[in-house]
Amino acid sequence: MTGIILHHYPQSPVTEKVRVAFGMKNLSWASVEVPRLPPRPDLFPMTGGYRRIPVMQIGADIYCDSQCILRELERRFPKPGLFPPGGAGMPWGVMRWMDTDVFDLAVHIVLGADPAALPPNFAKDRGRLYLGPDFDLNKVNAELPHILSQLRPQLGWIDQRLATGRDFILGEQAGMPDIAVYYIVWFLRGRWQGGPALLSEFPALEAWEARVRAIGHGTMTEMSAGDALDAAREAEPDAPQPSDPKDPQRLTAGMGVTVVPDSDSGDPEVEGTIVSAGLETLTLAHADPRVGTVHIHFPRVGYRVRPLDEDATGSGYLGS
Ligand SMILES: N[C@@H](CCC(=O)N[C@@H](CS)C(=O)NCC(=O)O)C(=O)O
Repeated sequence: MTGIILHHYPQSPVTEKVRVAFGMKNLSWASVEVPRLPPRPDLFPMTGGYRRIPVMQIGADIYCDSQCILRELERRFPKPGLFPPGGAGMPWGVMRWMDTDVFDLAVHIVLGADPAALPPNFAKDRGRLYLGPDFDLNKVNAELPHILSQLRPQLGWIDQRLATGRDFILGEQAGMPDIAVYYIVWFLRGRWQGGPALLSEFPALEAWEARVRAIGHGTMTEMSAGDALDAAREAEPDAPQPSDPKDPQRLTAGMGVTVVPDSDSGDPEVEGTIVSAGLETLTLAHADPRVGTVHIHFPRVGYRVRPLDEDATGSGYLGS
């Protein structure tokens, strides 16, 4: 019994990263399906209002963002590892490349290919989230030839890597870079009419895609949102990881802060009290009547943390 609960919806491409990681590690997990559009009244008591999907819950510990989720899966379930021998570190860089430039291009294509076909509420929500406050899907549509000129060579780099005869990106064993790239391919193939034709330009990539798909998603059972809330309320959060004494923002336990994705996406800020501020992960305590106190974990990379008391921070590195 792993105690893993995943809050997600089937069409979510970023969640596909986590589902494939469950497959690689052969894990059992409980699936709570959330509405595709907010509000998510059964999830927000646990996440403090963080709205993105996926969210992983283990008891009263809530892991926001696929980066944070994958790191925690590797920590709790280290075998088989997502970093085959000699493969440490750099795969996070591949993930970052995919999650920023490449995902951005893929989202422009999926949203911009046929704006009139998107349900208006969905277009309004995701347009603001991914394309900014002044988004115009018809302009994105007109830009598609340029956008494809940016995406094709980058897919080509992966194809060239795989054409060297390896089964997976690092070699014979699947790992983190495969997860990082696969969800983009899954998204393009499943959500854009032109996806299959584009991908057919890259035979080594397509052969690899079939190998990753065959890994599967581990063993899933369904769970209700109410049972997940009960599981949070009945559990105590895990002992926190140590804080980083060299934290550049001088974040320390007990400080009140807000956290938000570091982009112009209109995401709501999450407020809480720092439990630990590590190099890679920030953990906040958050209380809600439906769940009691939970610990919410965020990655540091890609997120902006603001102390509620602006005078409480500074940078030791900058000598202030
Ligand atoms: N950096 C986040 C990005 C998550 C993200 O943007 N997920 C999409 C779904 S694939 C999302 O939350 N879309 C808006 C929504 O579902 O409310 C992560 O890696 O988890």
